[in-house]
Amino acid sequence: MKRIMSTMLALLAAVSMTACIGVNKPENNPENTADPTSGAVSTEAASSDSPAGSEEATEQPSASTGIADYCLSLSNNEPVMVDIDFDGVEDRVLFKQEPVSEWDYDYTLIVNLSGDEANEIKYDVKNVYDGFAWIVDCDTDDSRLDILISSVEGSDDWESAACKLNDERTDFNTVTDWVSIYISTDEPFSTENGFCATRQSDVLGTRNLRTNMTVTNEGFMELTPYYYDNSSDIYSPLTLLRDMTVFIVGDNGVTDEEFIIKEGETITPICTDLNSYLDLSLADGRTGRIAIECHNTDDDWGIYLDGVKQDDYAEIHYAD
Ligand SMILES: [Ca+2]
Ligand SMILES: [Ca+2]
Repeated sequence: MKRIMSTMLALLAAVSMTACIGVNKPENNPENTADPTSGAVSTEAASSDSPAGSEEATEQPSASTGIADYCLSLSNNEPVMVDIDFDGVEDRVLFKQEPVSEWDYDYTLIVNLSGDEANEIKYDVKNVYDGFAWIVDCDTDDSRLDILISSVEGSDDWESAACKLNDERTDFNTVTDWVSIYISTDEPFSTENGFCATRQSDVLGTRNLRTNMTVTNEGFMELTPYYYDNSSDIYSPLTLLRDMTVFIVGDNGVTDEEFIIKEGETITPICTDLNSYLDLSLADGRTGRIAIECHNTDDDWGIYLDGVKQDDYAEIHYAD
C-alpha cells in the first residue's frame, strides 16, 4: 500500500510540478515575482551554454531587500541567472540531473557566485527516483534566497532540502526534512503562507498529511496543522472498538465540553499537529479534539490517544 500511495503521490507531484514549470517562471507569471517598483534588476534566465538561453529577461530581488512571493521553478539542466545573495551581481544556478540507472538519477544543485566558474558551491542528492527544485524567498529580511529541493527515493520516501548561502558565501547552510514540497499554479508559494508540503504519518493509519511550511535557520517549520485528505474512497471512517472521549471544538477553539463517542460509532480525522492534539469529525458535524502522544523509541513505539494506544480504539491500517 505504501508503495502504491507513494507512487500515486509521485505521479501527482510530477503532474502538478510540471504544470508549475513554465508557469511560475517570471516571464510567464510576473505577478508572482518581482515588484517593478522595488528597485529590482533584470535577469538573464540562462547562460550562453544552455539550450534554454533564449529565455527573456525578467525582474529579480533587489540588492537590499527581498521580494515577497518570489518563486522561480528550476528546470532540470537549464541554468538561470539570479542574484541569490543580494550583492547586486547575478549568480548562476543549475539543477543538474544525471541518470545513474534505469530508474534513478543523481541531482546536483550548482551555484556559481557572480557566474564565476571558479567560485562554485554544490549540494548533492544521490540515487533518487525524481527531483524538483525552486528558488523562493521565505524571509524577505535575510538578504538570501532559499533554494528548495524535493526528491523521492527508491524506498518511496520523500525528502526535501532547503539550501541558503552562509554568511561567508563559501557553502550552503542546508536543512532537511522528510516532507515533499508542492508548488504549482494551484498551490503557489507565498512568503506569508509558505509552500504546500506533505508528510507521511501513522496517526490513525499511514497517511500523507498536508500542511503549509516555510523555512527558517532552524529548519522546516509548519505554518498550519497537518490536514487529512478524506476525499478518496480508500479512506473510510474508522469504527470505534471502545468509547472515546473528546473535547468539543467551538468557533473560538477547544472548549471544556466533553463528548463521548460510543463504541461502534465512526470517527474521521480532520487535522493534527502530530505532537499534542488530533481533531476528529463527529457524526453530528461538530469537531472533537483528543490529546495525542507519538512515541518513537525502539522499545516504546506507538501513538497514544488520550493515553490509550490508537490500535485499541480501532483497526488501524499501516504501510508495510
Ligand atoms: Ca549574487
Ligand atoms: Ca530571504
